[in-house]
Amino acid sequence: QSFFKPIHGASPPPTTSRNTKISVIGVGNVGMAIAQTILTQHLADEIALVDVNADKLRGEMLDLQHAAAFLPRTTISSSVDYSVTGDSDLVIVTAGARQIPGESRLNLLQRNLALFSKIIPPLSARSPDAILLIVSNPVDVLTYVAWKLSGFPANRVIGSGTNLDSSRFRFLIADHLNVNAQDVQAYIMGEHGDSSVALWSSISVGGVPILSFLERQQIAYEKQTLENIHKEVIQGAYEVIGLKGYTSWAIGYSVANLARSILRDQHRVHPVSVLAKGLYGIDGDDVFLSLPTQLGRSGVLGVTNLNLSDEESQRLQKSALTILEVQRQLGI
Ligand code: 6V0
Repeated sequence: QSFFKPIHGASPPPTTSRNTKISVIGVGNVGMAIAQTILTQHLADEIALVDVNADKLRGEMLDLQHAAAFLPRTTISSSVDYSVTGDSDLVIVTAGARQIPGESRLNLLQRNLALFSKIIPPLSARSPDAILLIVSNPVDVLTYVAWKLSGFPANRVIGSGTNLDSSRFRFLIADHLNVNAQDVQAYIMGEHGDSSVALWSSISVGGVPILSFLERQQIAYEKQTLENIHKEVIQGAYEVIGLKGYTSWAIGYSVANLARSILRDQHRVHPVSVLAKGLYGIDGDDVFLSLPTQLGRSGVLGVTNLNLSDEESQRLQKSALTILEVQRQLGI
């Protein structure tokens, strides 16, 4: 570069500078919300975008690049060819087929399975040390599929799982109690979907366990009220999709939050979809579902050992069976 003149006696720049690189596969509503949150939070030095729709892909890349004057310096590239993703530290997959009116969920899944068998092998071959973060739905089954197709160790294949559901849960509890959602510790575990499990027994606000607090204060609460909050969490996605056609902002922040914990080695606990075999009484076949997981630079560092009530434990095992049933129907 000739724009700047080197100072006298300066050493040449290092040849081995290591940039942080994130690839986002699928530049639809979700992929772009994730990419732009990652950009504004400066979580990567390089972002690579891939999609099958070449025009949309180039348009999105240019639109982001044109914001360079307002953003931390990040190199943004894009291609329909997976070579652009080479040597990524983190690969986020949001590509997915959309449901055709009248199409069954199983048929959609079969199409997404075919799509993943085209996407995952070139990705894992080009970034053999990367962490795979799956967002496409149904996220638990597709994370299992990505694990199988990549051949990666299980600590490096993670599904965004109920991280988003848990943030919806924390928002609703915070709203209910008029507190800050960041002070609410609350987890939704299990399937990212209808069989998810709300862990009421371990909710705390500012360190105060909420159920025993309510009991001590003799504040009457109906089990139904709690169930309704959980129902609202499950309905949340359907409601947003019904109103605006898709969800994007919350999943964008939620996935960027996971990217930060992983790439900055934060050792934070997130409810994400991981290989659950042998944990929380989930035995038998391999299944991915959300458990409170500690995340760091090598991906999954471990899973916390929460005390579940009997009912929560049973619901979690039922959630595992729901996912396994789908996997069996697919014959995978
Ligand atoms: P969208 O806007 O239809 O985007 C999907 C993108 O994938 C499109 O740009 C397609 O062109 C692209 N695509 C299709 N096939 C390929 C391929 N073979 N290679 C590369 N790109 C391809 O969908 P949207 O962005 O709204 O959603 C994406 C996925 O995220 C869906 O499966 C959603 O269900 C899922 N979500 C998951 C959430 C979670 O919490 N896990 C939350 C929200 C959405």
